[in-house]
Amino acid sequence: MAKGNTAVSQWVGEVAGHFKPDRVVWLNGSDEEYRQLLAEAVRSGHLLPLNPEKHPGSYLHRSHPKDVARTEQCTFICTPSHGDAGPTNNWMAPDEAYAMLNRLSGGIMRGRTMYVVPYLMGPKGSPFSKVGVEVTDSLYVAINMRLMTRMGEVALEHLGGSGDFVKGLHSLGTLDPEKRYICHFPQDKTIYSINSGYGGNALLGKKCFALRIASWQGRKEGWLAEHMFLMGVEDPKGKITYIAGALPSACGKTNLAMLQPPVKFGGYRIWCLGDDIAWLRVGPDGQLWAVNPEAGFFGVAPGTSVKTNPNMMKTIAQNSLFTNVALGPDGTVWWEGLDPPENTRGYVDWQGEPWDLASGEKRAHPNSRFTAPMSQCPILSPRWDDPQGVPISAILFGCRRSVLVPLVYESLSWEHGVYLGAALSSETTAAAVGTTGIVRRDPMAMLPFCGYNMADYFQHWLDLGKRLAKPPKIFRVNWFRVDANGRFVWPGFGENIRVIKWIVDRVNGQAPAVKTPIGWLPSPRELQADDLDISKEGWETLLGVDKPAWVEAAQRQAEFFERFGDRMPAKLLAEGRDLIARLKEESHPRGAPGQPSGAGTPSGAG
Ligand code: GTP
Ligand code: SPV
Ligand code: MN
Repeated sequence: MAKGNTAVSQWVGEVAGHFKPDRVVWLNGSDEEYRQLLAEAVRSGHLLPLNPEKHPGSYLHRSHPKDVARTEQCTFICTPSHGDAGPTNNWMAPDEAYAMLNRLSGGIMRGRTMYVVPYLMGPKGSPFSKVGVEVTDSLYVAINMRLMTRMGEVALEHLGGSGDFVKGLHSLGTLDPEKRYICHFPQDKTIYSINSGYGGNALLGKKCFALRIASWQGRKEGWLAEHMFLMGVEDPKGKITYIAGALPSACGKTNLAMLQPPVKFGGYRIWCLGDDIAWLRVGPDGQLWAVNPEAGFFGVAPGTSVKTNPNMMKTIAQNSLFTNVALGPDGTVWWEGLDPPENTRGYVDWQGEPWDLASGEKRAHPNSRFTAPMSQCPILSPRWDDPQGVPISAILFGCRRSVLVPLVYESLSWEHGVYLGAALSSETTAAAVGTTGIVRRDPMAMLPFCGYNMADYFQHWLDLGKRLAKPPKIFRVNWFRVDANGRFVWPGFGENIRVIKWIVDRVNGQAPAVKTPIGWLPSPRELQADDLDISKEGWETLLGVDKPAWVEAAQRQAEFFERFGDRMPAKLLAEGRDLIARLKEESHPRGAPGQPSGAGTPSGAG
């Protein structure tokens, strides 16, 4: 089959000559082939079958303990000029990177099978869609690619006789973290990843292609590749408003994309189209249109439960993979956030070690994950696979900030909205290796994923806005404000519908808002949240604007922009200055419905 495309077969031949696998197996994506891959993974110990009644068709995988999250320090953008990668990416010169990678990987697949995985990112027959081919010696990766992408024949059909595909070279190697590299060569449409088997490092269609390489392609071709969920919000009259939203890793995209409204908002329905990546284009009608290039979910397990995300619990009820979660004696999986078992005898933690609940230690890895096909989502939008995508009316930039940033506010314009995105900062999570809970700047939630200089990226956003007849409204959200005891003030999850409804009403021109120096805010009344147990102080925390703290945050933001030197768009620097001027305006009416929210370390300006 596949070998019909000479560009692909020639490249696969070259790679095999270098990696020297014992066998080369081309995957066609069929059900029968998938069954065989699973059986082989069980035989070789890569997957453990779970209880067939409680988790039909599902398996557990345990990673090497030093290979459980993305490793940003090992991730490189290899462009001829350092300036094209920019100050926020690790950079290596392409020649040097290829030489080093080739030296480390000669014969790396000896004794192993090399799987050739052709895959399509985006719906079949869509002008948005693009083809990748990943070679890998990991069965776990091959199986995940089957769940996460449109894999096999469909990709090669899309490619036809063309040589326009993204080349992905992946080997587990020895999993040595010291020799781990995830290198991107956008000008060659090539990704080279060795010594890791973890999701974002190894499923090359996801962050490596659909964000890092695609963002570069998008800039050249006039579109955007973003770290965004996609959802439709249906109101009681049946009107559906489509929203795309960027939040940093492990900050709530999946949960928002599958939101289950509480009874009080029973007239509203959420339709899920994607939970991690969106490709956005300006349509002939001047609207922004989006598709999700993926076909599966690779979601965070801890915190996922019937209470927080019932739709995901149904999605992963069968035919799913679980990575680095705990295991019960009856072959069921467990993670923090699920009800604790009555008796923990026979349970093992994510590394297979015995555990008892009383010790209080984490039993699933904090970045443990599940993989499931989108088709199993009970609220999947009928348009999730639409080759034309869906028209976007609102864009959210969300963050995880315990202080300063209100629950929700709307930008004053597209340009101010781009500033909101560029000024995003968030507390770090377990999705990447490193200390968690530290505030870091993460423009558009793309800091680890933008395949080129972020100053050029900001300019690309500004330019794209000029081509939009009716630009989507842009909002900031933050579900993560805490009180003096460190408890979340906002209930989050399903209750986020109150904020989403306000956003939809703003888009459709029906909701009041208060103008503040940072943007438009709702009052508690507009959020229809009287029935929530939130004190007066709680509301002040959620909707207050602490002007002095914001001034300081905006100044820090300007310092961040300075890192980009002359490449930084003047328009965004002006947005920052205007924000400070508005905050300092003596005569300005009090910012928000509540009092200033008080203490905290200002850092990211929004
Ligand atoms: P990636 O897959 O890493 O890109 O993450 P994501 O952005 O899809 O995040 P996800 O929805 O998986 O949520 C990450 C963590 O945040 C989980 O533990 C969730 O339970 C938690 N979370 C999500 N939404 C909310 C919310 O509204 N409030 C609170 N308090 N926690 C939330
Ligand atoms: C993230 O880290 O943003 C993820 C998981 O969605 S990964 O596939 O590792 O990128
Ligand atoms: Mn993500």
